[in-house]
Amino acid sequence: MGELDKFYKTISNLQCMIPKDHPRYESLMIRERLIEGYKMGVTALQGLIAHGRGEMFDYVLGEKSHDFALKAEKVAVALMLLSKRPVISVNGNTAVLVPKEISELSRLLNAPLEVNVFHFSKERVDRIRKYLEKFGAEILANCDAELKGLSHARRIVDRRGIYVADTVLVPLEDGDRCEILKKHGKKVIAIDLNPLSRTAMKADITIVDNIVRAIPNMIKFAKELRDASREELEEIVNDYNNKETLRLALETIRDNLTKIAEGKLREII
Ligand code: PTJ
Repeated sequence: MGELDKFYKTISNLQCMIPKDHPRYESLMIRERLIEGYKMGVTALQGLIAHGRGEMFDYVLGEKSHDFALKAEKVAVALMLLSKRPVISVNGNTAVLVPKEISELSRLLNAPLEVNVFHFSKERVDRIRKYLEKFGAEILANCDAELKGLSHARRIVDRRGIYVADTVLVPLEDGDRCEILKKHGKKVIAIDLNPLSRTAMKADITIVDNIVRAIPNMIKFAKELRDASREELEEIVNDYNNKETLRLALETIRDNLTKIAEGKLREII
């Protein structure tokens, strides 16, 4: 091995060692998890790019769960508890970012996890299923039904899951499936840090929050609400306006950018 090759090898080993006192430690560790997910064949390479877009929105949102996000998370839980057949859709990013948490939420809400990916191969779906099975939730991954009206691979669903679901939680969704799910008469709950995405605009409930915070928050609300009456749950859901959530998210970004421009960055992050 030449001197230069040795140097590169040392550098690439060092890159894996993120010191705990690094100011962006949490954020960098999340990236490492996605990279590990990619190496395991769970996360798509494109998932790393999608995460970068999410990070950018998280940054300008101040990397915290705002009141509008907490409200949407609570309403989402109430709606899932009211639903007859709620399902949680899981893709490659979700599987590695919150495997334990999404499995706990699935059990609390009695909503199975369904592996549903944009970058499809049956082998990949099976890998994600196997990976999630370790965390103890019911996983649907039969890929034995089709959502009419959609040409890409997210149309391939499980007959027992999204196909017959009345409410679907779709974290980190790509645009057009949300529309089709709605055309099929389903309620859609999106988790998307980008309030401008088509999914965010079309969903019934949009959680503008990082999935790594959103799911733990939803677990807390599920524990709080699981013994609530139908009337209480309906009141929570009926009081909700998704346009208002998106407006508040955009205003928060605007105000944060104004503060950043005025040199008050440390007040935000
Ligand atoms: O695993 P697959 O094959 O289903 O592929 C998954 C990706 C994410 C690659 C695919 O669905 C995709 O291309 O998605 P998009 O169209 O890039 O949309 C992903 C959305 O999720 C973007 O609007 C991001 O801002 C948002 N996002 C990314 N990371 C997070 C996030 N939202 C919440 N929490 C995050 N950590």
